[in-house]
Amino acid sequence: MPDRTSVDTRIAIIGGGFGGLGMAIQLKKRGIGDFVVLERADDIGGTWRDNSYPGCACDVESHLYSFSFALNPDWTRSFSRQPEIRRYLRDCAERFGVMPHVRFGHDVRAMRWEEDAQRWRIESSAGTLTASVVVVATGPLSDPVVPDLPGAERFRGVSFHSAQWNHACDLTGRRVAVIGTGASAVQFVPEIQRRVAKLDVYQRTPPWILPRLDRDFSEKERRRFRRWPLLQRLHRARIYLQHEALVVLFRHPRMMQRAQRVAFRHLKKTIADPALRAKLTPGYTMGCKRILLTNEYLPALGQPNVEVITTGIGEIRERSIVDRAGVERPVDAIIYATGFRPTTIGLEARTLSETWVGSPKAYLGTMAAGFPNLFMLLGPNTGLGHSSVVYMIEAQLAQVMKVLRYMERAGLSSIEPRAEAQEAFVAEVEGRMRGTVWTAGGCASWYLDVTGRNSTIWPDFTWRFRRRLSRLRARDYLGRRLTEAR
Ligand code: N01
Repeated sequence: MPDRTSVDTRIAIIGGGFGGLGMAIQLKKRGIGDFVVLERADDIGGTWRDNSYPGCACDVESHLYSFSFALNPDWTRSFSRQPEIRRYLRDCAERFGVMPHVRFGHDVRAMRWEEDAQRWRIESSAGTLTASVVVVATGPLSDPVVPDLPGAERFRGVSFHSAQWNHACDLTGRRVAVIGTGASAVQFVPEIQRRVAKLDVYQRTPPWILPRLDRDFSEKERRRFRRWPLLQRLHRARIYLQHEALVVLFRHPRMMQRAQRVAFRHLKKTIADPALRAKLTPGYTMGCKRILLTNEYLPALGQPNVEVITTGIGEIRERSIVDRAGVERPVDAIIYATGFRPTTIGLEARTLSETWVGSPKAYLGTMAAGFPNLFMLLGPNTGLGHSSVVYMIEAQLAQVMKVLRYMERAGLSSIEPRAEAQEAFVAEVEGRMRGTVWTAGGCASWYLDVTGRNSTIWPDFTWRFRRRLSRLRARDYLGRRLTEAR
């Protein structure tokens, strides 16, 4: 008979960002205290701890990009900056009593499901532990990617990734190259442009850019939100509905032309030079890649100390970059704004990545057939191009809590989705994806996996996802009792 008393903890949550902390708070609220949060770093905050580049901010309004069960009336502006979001997460963790459960310096390297004992064995940098249930909340974008560019190892200047900003390096008066023009670059380029002597921006694909309607909240407004929480709820609901309305455009690419016209006007207004404007004009449908919101990026590119290079990188030398047209430009520092590699944790015997063969699939984006008692927050097809992923996380938390309660009620030692239920869900998502801008937008993006499938985005209204996950369909799950598990 397996000895389940040897389980170190009932639930192990991996990652202390929005997902992991949200999970921990839900457990605390339901009176479950037998859990740990394994965090590889020495602080909580996830992406909002790691990304500290100048100008780092959320591109979704904070009143929506926050927990519905922990509204913050004190956001100082509509699109808060990283330090404020990081503080918010810490406040939440402290307020709900999560901090004593966090184990810092635990970098999870591998996990193995022990069928006999019906538990996970987790190998981390700080030792081994066992848990009945694992919640993977490592975030889809936590491992920075630096491309393998010819000669990069010979470079003698300073180089770093935007998610590992080197704050000790003073860029004032230096010649700086930025590689990549995605969501991170558009935020820090305007911040450093004013300080550096020369800024070379290496652009592979021009992003679609819309103006950001950002503003400060006055003390009076914040006081009102504090005094009448309903006002804040209404404000949040308004933002939510505005974002949801955009789904129609993503689902009908021809309708995107209206938004594209707004972007063209913004480009025309901010960039006077027609040659530069041509370089910055995207050749694919808006929304196919993440739409970027910024008022400062385009004006910064028009400054005399900035050059936008679209000829590609040929090689990196000791003190310079040579583009594919053979032009050599001296640089003192290279900043890689080249994005992230989707993370998968090694599961011994059969890894999730082996099962997925480059194309992740999961039931409700939350559990994978063949992997018992394993939940994933922001798993396959839960990403968004139009709204707040915190909303998606909360929908997933509701399903996880329902599954945990169901296990308890039915006396199950393990549970996993049935393969056919998973296939049906994946087929449903693919059906919803067909004809949307995410598949018919004519661009390459990190939304697409190696097989060309969009395994990243939820291609519909978010309330549909939430409604789907608010109910538990017991018939979709395969549960086992301890006695059956040998
Ligand atoms: O990364 P990205 P990011 N040579 O993948 C280019 C989230 N986020 O760190 O488009 C040359 O967007 C690449 O070019 P291309 C958000 O979900 C959220 O900026 O592939 N260039 C692209 O321009 C976002 O999507 C917030 O042709 C190369 C850039 O590098 C995600 O994080 C804020 C290259 C990568 O752009 C990642 O954003 C910031 C190469 N070999 C970020 N390889 C919020 O506010 C890549 N590129 C919520």
